[in-house]
Amino acid sequence: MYLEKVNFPEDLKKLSISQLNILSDEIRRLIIEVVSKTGGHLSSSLGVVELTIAIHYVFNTPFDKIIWDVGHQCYAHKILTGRKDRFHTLRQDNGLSGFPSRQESIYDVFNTGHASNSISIAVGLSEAKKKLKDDYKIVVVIGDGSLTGGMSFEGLNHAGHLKSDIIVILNDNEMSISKNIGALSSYLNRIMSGEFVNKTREEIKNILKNIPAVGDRFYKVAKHIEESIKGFITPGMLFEELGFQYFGPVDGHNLTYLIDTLKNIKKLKGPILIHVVTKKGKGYTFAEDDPSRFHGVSTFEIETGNSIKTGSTTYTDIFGDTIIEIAKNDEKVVAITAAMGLGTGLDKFSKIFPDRFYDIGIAEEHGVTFAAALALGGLKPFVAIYSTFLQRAYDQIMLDVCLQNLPVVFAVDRSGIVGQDGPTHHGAFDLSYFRHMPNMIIMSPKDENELRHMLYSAYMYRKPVAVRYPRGEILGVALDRDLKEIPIGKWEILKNGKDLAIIATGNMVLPSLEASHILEKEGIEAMVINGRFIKPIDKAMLLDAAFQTKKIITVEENSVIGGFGSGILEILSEEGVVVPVKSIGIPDIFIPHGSQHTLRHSLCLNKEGIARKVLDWLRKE
Ligand SMILES: Cc1ncc(C[n+]2csc(CCOP(=O)(O)OP(=O)(O)O)c2C)c(N)n1
Repeated sequence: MYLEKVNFPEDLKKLSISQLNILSDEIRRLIIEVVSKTGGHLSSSLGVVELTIAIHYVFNTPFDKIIWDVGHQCYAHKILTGRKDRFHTLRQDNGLSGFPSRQESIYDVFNTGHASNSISIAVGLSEAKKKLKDDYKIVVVIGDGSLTGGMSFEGLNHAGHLKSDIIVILNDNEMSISKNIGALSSYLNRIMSGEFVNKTREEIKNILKNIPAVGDRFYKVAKHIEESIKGFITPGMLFEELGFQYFGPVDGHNLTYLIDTLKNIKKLKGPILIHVVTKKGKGYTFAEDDPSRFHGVSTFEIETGNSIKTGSTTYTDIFGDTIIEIAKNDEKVVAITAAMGLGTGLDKFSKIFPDRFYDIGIAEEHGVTFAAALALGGLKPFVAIYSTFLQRAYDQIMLDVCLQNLPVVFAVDRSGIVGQDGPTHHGAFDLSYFRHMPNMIIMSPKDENELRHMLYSAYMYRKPVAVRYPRGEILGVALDRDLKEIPIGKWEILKNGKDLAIIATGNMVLPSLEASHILEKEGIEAMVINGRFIKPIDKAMLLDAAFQTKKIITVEENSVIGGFGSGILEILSEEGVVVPVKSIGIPDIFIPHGSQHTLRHSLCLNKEGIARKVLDWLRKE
């Protein structure tokens, strides 16, 4: 057992290559064992065990800086940097974060979680290092999926210009969460099939040689053909053109090669790209065979690979089924995902309508503008992107969709508290970033039946529309047979009451209704309103409620700043209606990781919490 003796990177340096190989197996076993109990990003982390060992073996961390793109592959890094004994707390309440965290360790250089920013981080650090005459090395590990994000190219472009002293390790496993897509991915494939490429080059040269030369013009054409095929057949050409020295492809599971390559490269200066080839899920057969399923897993049984939690129906499933229902009757309906076909529930759609499904890679900004133009050309796009990742495309939603008033439907999954993935993944801000966009209609359903009608309504409105819904299980209410259009901006009274009005939106409607029953026991009669439109607000119903009850409570699973409650305050103030208003929602902090249950409990976003907050407020009032 070498892992027993290894706590920090310097412990690695005492081991031989064969001992490091045994250590890799031990680390893999620990990762599998822990993730089987905690859930987490298994296949990405298993794929980079040797690479992580090699980096920590060759570089002098934490003096030298490693930046993990997305950061979901950092489990071996955590184990090797003083966190082995706490590794079993991964993603648990108050336990280790599933992503790099500066608050957690000095070995974690940057809190990552959203893809494709690692090269920009490295370029900035290298500039600071130069200006301040520091002497550390900067190493980036970025997957081929994350390289498809536009920011990666912005970083590469700038690094080439500044001649930044950075080492970018491209971890190429041919996978994003699902199979990686796009022209770049095909390019990397061509590099990897080097033998085929060399043979092709030779064959083309022979053909060119054997064609009789008929003057200067032909020579120029032949030369042009040779030049244009060069881009395909010189490994790393693309990166070299951007100013990087390219090395590779290197076998990412061979510690001898990895360590030798990194040792040699460490002596060089300037922008360097090492192309490392790994297998996603390496070392655990079930993950190797189905890396997508094991990309982000919940608890599972190690011997069989079976999930322990039986799959219950989620809001994501309801979205996936409803868009198919709508698309069956209208061939203009198309769907867009940014590398999240499985996660957004569009996988079924992609099989039924392969020609109407677009996986645009980790490229949310492109995806939104692409959708705007699809709508401009007469199609009816649904863009399914998680709330947190859609933050990337704020400007595109504002100018390319809303300014042009184009009918794009945003299916905003994972809004609110998402749980174990923590602050980079909570969907805490979408209501705030959508609300001030002119032309935008925003809805959030109280249950799955309403979600179906909202998706249909959004499709019918022919306007920019966002439908936000939470991560997790549905409530289990009956589903209406036919989809119906909800009148724009119409709220719904769920319960009458004279003492105060609780206006809740989305997944906070049911807990608010339940909270009203708790309040009843205290002799308080609360009116409960389903504030299903966040924009436009049902002004008539709001003013009526304010007039009748003289006290308003708003409840939402979004930042209270700029959210649903803020919208209500704006209307009341504009109308000159002065009643006390209390907004319950996500406070002005980054919410840590933890189970949805614990986090909601601590934020008072459950029935008991809402009732308690109301009572406290009434007492003060
Ligand atoms: C901006 C953004 N969009 C989407 C995601 C969701 N996501 C997490 S990992 C991942 C795939 C990453 O693929 P790659 O970089 O190749 O790493 P691998 O898991 O294959 O090692 C995606 C799409 C994200 N983290 N950030």
